[in-house]
Amino acid sequence: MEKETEVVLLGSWFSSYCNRVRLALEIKGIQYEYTEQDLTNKSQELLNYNPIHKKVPVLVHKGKPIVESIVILEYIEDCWKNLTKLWPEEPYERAKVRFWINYYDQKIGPSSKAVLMSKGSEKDKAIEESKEVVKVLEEGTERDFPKRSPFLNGENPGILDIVIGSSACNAEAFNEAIGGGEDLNLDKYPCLFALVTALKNLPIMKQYLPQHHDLVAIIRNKFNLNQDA
Ligand SMILES: N[C@@H](CCC(=O)N[C@@H](CS)C(=O)NCC(=O)O)C(=O)O
Repeated sequence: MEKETEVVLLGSWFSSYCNRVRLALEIKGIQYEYTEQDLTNKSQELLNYNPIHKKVPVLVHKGKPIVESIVILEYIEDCWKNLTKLWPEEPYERAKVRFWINYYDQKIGPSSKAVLMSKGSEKDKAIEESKEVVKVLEEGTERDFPKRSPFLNGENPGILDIVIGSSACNAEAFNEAIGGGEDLNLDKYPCLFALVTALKNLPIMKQYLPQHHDLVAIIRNKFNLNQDA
């Protein structure tokens, strides 16, 4: 075990980017100190450690900062190779995992943001587009990781499950915040639904998963949504 102060995570409770890192540290059993950041009034520490993007998460290992969640997740795997493996070692498997992580960050994130930022018919269009990118994720991961259940990695979560799940676990809060009815309900996507259900049942996830009502409130507040939006 590392000494407590050797690993510090600067994060924000509602950030799925931070929760991916937190989950990876927890699953590997790496001790770390967590410092919650106020993103409306950024600390000098955050600005010093991440002067380019000024965002969380930041992992500080022995005083050295590592930024960008996926870079951090690879760093954690490289540094603590002997602890629970989260990334596949076989190059083709690893390439497929990287592809879907990339797809998640490039397509799902922006399409969800488009739903949050639009209104009226634009919002309906954004919801349809969002459903389409989630469908591609569902079908593509099922094809690339066949018969792996409940996680895409099998019985235990791997890095792709962590990346998808940290954010997809918030789907119900997202739906409620946008007043989206059942349009974006995850139960329409059996593979994703199984992954999210299994992840939510992990004791560590229960500890860190943001509370539903808190999440709904912060999403509405951040994107100026009201119930009829
Ligand atoms: N690509 C980054 C995204 C991180 C990110 O967007 N963090 C948000 C919190 S969810 C943040 O720090 N926002 C502060 C800001 O934009 O000023 C990653 O993967 O780490």
